[in-house]
Amino acid sequence: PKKVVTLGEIMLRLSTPGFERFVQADSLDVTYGGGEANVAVAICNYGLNGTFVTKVPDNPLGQAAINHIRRYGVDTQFIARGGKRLGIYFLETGASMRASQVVYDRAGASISDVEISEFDFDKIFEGADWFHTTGITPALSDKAAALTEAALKAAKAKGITTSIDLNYRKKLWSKEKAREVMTRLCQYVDVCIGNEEDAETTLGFVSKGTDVTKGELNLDGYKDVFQQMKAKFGFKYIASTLRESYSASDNGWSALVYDGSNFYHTKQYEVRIVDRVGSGDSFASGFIYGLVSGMPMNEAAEFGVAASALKHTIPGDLNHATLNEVKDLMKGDGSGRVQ
Ligand code: KDG
Repeated sequence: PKKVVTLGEIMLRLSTPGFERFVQADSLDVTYGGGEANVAVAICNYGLNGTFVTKVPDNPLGQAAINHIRRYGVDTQFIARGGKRLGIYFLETGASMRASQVVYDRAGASISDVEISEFDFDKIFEGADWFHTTGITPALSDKAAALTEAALKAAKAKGITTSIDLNYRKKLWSKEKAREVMTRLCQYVDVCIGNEEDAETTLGFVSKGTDVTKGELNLDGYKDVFQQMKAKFGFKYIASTLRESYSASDNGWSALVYDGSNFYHTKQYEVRIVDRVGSGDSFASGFIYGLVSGMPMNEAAEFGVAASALKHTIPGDLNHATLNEVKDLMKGDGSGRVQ
């Protein structure tokens, strides 16, 4: 099978049960997540080799995180151990007019205190077809940013396709720092994934007449930004998920992709949200799965958006949708009605 390597942080995720608020919860549900770990798991679910690279503390919490993704078949052999701690994030899931809330407790996590020499990229990329990371990893620390750059360079030197999900996280770094670092990293990237807000914040591309805070679809604005991104970085493909936010419980969900000549807007799904954390990662993993398996861009985008529509219905960060479920959903009209 094709081999997809991802690099990033895996965190312990502690979420309030059901829709409870932080202040009322007497217990928290345990799972694990992190943008790039989420992608590695989904890749394995579709039958490919997903290899996840990170650093976790040499203690039972680090081991538990490794065990968790191993059970879905992720190759964890290159994970470094050491450093102080596993990062944690707390989640309170919103509903209707109440938005979700995330609280990070991840400063000083092992992956932020990492040396490039802890990884042997020759071995990691042996037989690899694809390397994926996100804008979260370089936001963790200067050392993590240096590691991300080294990994992208090593992948490119070996002729491996590289992708990045811009994933701007305002709680982790400033716009200015993000722009400086992401502009540097994007030189090594073939496939750039994000949303318009990401492109604006992390790369400084401003689209005409769009208010990204309104969550309204503005395809012309996106197209304009994609063309600017293509001109500056020469990406092979640019993709963005598009969210029409009706409430914290309901979204219209689709994607726009571009190969430098053609734009393609996928089918729009009407999703009733159970847990939208990781939906961007599900799109990224579905799009990567499609492209690495030889699907044309438009079909890969439809696969990605169907996969991520299904993710919205599944609690936790990870997408446990199967290949057949995604393919079946792709045949429907996007309404989510049982056919
Ligand atoms: O994309 C999903 C991520 O936001 C989630 O897994 C947590 O990695 C995370 C982050 O840094 O926000």
